[in-house]
Amino acid sequence: MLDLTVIPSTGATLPEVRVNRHWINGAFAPEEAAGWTERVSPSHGVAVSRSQRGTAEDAEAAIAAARAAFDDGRWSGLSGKARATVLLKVAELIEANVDRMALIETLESGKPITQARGEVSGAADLWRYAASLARTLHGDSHNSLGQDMLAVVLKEPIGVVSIITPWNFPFWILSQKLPFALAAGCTCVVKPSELTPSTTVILGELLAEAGLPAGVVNIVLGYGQPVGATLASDPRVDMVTFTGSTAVGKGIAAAASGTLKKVALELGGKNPQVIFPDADLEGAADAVVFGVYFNTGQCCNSGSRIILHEDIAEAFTARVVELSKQVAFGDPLDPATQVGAIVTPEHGAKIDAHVSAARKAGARVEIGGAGLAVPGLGAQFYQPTVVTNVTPDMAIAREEVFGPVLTVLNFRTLDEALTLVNDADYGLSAGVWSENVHTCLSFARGAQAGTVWTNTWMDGFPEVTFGGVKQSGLGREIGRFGLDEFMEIKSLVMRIGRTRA
Ligand code: TXE
Repeated sequence: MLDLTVIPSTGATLPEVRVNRHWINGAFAPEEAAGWTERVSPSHGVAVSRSQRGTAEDAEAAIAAARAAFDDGRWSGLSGKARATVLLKVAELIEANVDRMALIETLESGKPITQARGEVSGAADLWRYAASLARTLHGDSHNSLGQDMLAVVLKEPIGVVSIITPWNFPFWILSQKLPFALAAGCTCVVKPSELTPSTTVILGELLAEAGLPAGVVNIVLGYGQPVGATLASDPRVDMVTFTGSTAVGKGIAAAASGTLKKVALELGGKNPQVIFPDADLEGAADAVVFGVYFNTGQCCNSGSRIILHEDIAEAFTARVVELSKQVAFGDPLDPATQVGAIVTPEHGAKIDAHVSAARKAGARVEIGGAGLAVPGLGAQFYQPTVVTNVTPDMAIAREEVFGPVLTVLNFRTLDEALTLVNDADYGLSAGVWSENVHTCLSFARGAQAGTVWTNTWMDGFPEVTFGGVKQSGLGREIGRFGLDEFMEIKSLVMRIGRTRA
């Protein structure tokens, strides 16, 4: 008998199957399409959306629309105030549509409804913040070049941006990119994941309602091949920004290199949290449990690798196992659910293969370690899992599992902890728990990561820039530096006064 908290089916009535069409040049594509994809809910096992399956020609039409919209200045030529007005209106409309967007996002992705609501309403704030940046774009000036010279460094929108997004936070990740590109004055072509396209298409409707000129944002649905690949390689595109797997990210960088377009990549992570004996251990245990099971562990920032001081390792692990039993998993439509379904059966098999390989290599599974059918729902669930007796060379300690699976390692000294932290291909985020400020700051300076959390985990703000080092990515998102990614720098050097006597 499993000692876990399982939420059975709520038996909720599901909405009608949603139909998604490409949105190009301010209009939805005609019904006829070369093909369609159907999304079956990973939790409820029934079709929840049908979407047009784009061709290379569809992607090219969207790129042509974005190119024309950029080149005639219908968006980049507006004042920051005018652009901000549209972005603020979009934020308002997102807030007014939280319920329907969260519902379809939950049904397509399997994530808990409360997390989907938080994602959509949080994303509205990214649009608001980007609006504030649209009014404060500025470059630099040099007035120390001599009395007759003046130089001004301008920031200009980079041009047409391709945006390719994944399925784990479809609307949040889109909103980490799109409003910032728009604030900068760029035009865009968006390709959402084939698994979770609906909230992106709903956004298309909201953009039109907010008064965004036609062609400024275009949405093409379908797979990486051919749609994503076309968006990454077409010479009319100036930049491609992508969130997804490291393997596909490398392919995108290669495809973009043909025309040397700018590339921004937000890729995987194997994020460590280091816990010292003097930390608030109860707070740390809560944060560890939240950090590994949030979004069913399908999260680039998942705190999937905890590194415990050996004096507290046993007791802390026991506490985390205890808390893991209390995590409510099951029907994502129940507001009490904390861990939902796994996005596809193939992904569930990949998670299980990771845990099986660890077992074979000598690791111990303290809790979980298998799928579980939830009463009244399908079998696409994976139990909250804690794996100990792990060595740093095991695949489970090095590779991104992308599921509700926690790996535990031990350390004795700060140096040893930092060696374990940095012995990784990834460098997205890292965390430290200690009451000693010197320990925390030394850790923060030594950790190879884009973000270091101290006595907290996964706190994020629109103002605070996010991104990874090493194979976790290239470039930054959100915050002022995130906006800079969508701008080119132009230096204007002027001789002033008479050039001849
Ligand atoms: O991602 P893909 P998948 C990691 C995580 C997960 C693994 C695989 O470890 O288990 O990646 O997930 C589009 N050219 N992350 O297979 O394939 C695709 O259609 C252009 C981490 O779902 O990278 C989708 O829109 N585009 C991550 C997007 O890329 C292509 C989030 C992501 O899909 C393409 C998700 C191509 N050749 C997965 N092939 C994070 N950083 O949060 C696919 N795509």
